[in-house]
Amino acid sequence: MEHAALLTALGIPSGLIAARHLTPCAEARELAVAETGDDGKEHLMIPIAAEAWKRMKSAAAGDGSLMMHVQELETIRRHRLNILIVVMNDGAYGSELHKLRAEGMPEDGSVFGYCDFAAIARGFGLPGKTVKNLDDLPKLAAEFAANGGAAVWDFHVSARVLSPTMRRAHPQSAKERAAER
Ligand SMILES: Cc1ncc(C[n+]2csc(CCOP(=O)(O)OP(=O)(O)O)c2C)c(N)n1
Ligand SMILES: [Mg+2]
Repeated sequence: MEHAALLTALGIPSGLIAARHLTPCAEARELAVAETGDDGKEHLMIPIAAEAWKRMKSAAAGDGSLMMHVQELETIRRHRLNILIVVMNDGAYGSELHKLRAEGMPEDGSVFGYCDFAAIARGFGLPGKTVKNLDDLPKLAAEFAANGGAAVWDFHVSARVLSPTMRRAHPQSAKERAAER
């Protein structure tokens, strides 16, 4: 079916596609499992995207996890490994913070603030970048793909947003539970 006719048939206003910055593409002919959720639900993508999703997940790190293994930046540089480290930096041990917050307990032990991972990487002799504008990503990715080597890219994210797994584990905060009593 033609694109505009398909949108009409599905009841999707054509302006919505542009407003959400979506690019129309051909319907997939083949799908692969990219990830199986905690609920057993399989998330399907076209095979190349499923592979990229799995690779992307294995290379992403939390800021706390990187700090626990930060000395490996030296190993990565010395062995000239080809690794891009993408830090999802919420300035905290988020896994602990969200549990403490949900139980209404003091959070300060789990929050350490936003470390300057770009400077830390440079201290180990690797290129480091604090990515502040997502529009820079295509250029950065193209440069990295062309040059290879290793780099640390630091993305600041909010510690107020929970991952789906954490949301499922703590559907209601202690404060909300108390308010209901
Ligand atoms: C060596 C070690 N110490 C402690 C833990 C417990 N632990 C599990 S997740 C986590 C927090 C990780 O924080 P971060 O990497 O910043 O990820 P976030 O949850 O904030 O996305 C900690 C401390 C662990 N897994 N390994
Ligand atoms: Mg964190």
